[in-house]
Amino acid sequence: MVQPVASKKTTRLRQMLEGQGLSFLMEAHNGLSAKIVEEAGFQGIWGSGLSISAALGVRDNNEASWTQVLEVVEFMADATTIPILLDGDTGYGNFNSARRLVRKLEQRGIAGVCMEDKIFPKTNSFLRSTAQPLADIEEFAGKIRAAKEAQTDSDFVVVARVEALIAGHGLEEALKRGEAYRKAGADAILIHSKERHADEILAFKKEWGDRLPLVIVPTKYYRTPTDVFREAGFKIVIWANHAMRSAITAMQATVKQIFQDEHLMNVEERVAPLADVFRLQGENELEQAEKAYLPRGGPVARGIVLAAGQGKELGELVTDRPKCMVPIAGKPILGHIMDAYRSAGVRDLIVVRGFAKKTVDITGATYVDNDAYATTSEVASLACAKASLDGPCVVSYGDVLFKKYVLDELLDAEGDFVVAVDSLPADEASANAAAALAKNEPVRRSDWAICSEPHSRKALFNQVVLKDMTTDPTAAGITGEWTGLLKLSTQGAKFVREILDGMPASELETIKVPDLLRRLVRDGMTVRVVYSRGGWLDIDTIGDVVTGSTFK
Ligand code: SPV
Ligand code: MG
Repeated sequence: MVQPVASKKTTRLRQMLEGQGLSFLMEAHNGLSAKIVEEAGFQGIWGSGLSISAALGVRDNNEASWTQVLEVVEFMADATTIPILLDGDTGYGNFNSARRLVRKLEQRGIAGVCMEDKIFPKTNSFLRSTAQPLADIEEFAGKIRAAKEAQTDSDFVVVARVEALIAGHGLEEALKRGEAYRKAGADAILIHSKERHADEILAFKKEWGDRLPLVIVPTKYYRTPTDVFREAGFKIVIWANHAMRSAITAMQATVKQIFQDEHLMNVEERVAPLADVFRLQGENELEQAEKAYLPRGGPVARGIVLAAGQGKELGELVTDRPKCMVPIAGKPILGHIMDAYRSAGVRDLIVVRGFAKKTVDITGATYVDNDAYATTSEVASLACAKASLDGPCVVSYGDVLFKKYVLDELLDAEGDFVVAVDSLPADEASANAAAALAKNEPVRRSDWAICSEPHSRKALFNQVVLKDMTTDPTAAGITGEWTGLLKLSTQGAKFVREILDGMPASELETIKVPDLLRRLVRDGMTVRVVYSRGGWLDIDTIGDVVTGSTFK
């Protein structure tokens, strides 16, 4: 009968010891290697003292403190779902240290601990082995008893490791110790050997019988076929240090190659792709979690600021810098725009610059250049930022100040294309503009929006959509002025990118964003409108620069 997979890590480790057949624990020494071990299919991990200390750059002599080991093994447990048996050396002291260790390991989700009958501080068993003193049997048995009595989860596993063979005390002493530790309550015995063949541990198994499950570490007798262990009835084989050793080999080769070459071309193909690194880190889970937990259903939009133009209308203010760098209240217009974006949570900002581009260098934005700014228009600038149209984004101008609430409204609105329209000037300003026009006076250029509903209570409940755009203030049906803010969803951005890709150069170079909006409407796209009242300022004249300093 196939045993059901237990949910607790402790129970699963116990099942490996007590169930049928031979199981394997593979060494890991940090969260990453633990994850790799699990991905390979292993059902359990050996938290090797040798490997953890080596990875920390110290010796296997308890140079890393036990709480430092605890930290490492906690990362390993967090990174994986399979049980970990920690190599707890000697228990890091006497019975008292050992029982405290057990409690801490339980708290951190470690399934079991293995303790060896040596003296703290220990030395690795393969070094100066016969010179290493063994613990007094009674003392070590008391330590095992204390550890067992400290556990609160009855499935937590305590393995007693017998070092008598390694230390050269012979089979009889090993059996005597194993029996004492069994009586003290150990769940299994790890019988260790440094011989190059398996005779010693096979002899132990023969004498020991099935008194308790036996665990082995065939690092030195690696030539023995695994079936020999299986047939002899061992329960767990530990592959004790091969993740760490393979990492050393790989790192040495790569690092040496890079040192010699002073470039990366010879190593790129033989190192793990970054995609593997991200997968092992569980990046995918975070992406999903962001969708579930972050506001506005996912990562916030990025901002694309079209700021390539000189803004000649500002005269001397823009002889050697573009309009977006003209200071208002001591800060460039672009700085105000970036602040507004940031306060609404939009941190990824792309600024398209053109005229006097070297002067456009505020930190905190990524810059792309429209070097043909003098002969092209807004949509050509947007096309320069085309690579950034690969997710939700807000497109705006480098000479339009806006308040956080206008942006918040826009970001909260659903839809592939959403524009912010100011309803305030609809009557007054368009009437003024019309009157000025009638008297042949100059009129500031505005982009008037003709929407499905005027700004009213009804508009709060019905979705308002854009029907047309016009620069003619006398046109029928104007319901507001477009603020220059356009939000695109991921789909919307993709659609715009496709339009830009398919647009003949002559058109791309001349059209403005409102023309693009008209094209979207004409193509049957729903361009949603969110109304605001004020909250933005288009800097078109020196007067606006002055007004801007009081724009709060
Ligand atoms: C370890 O992996 O740290 C062990 C096994 O204790 S051994 O190195 O073989 O002693
Ligand atoms: Mg060890």
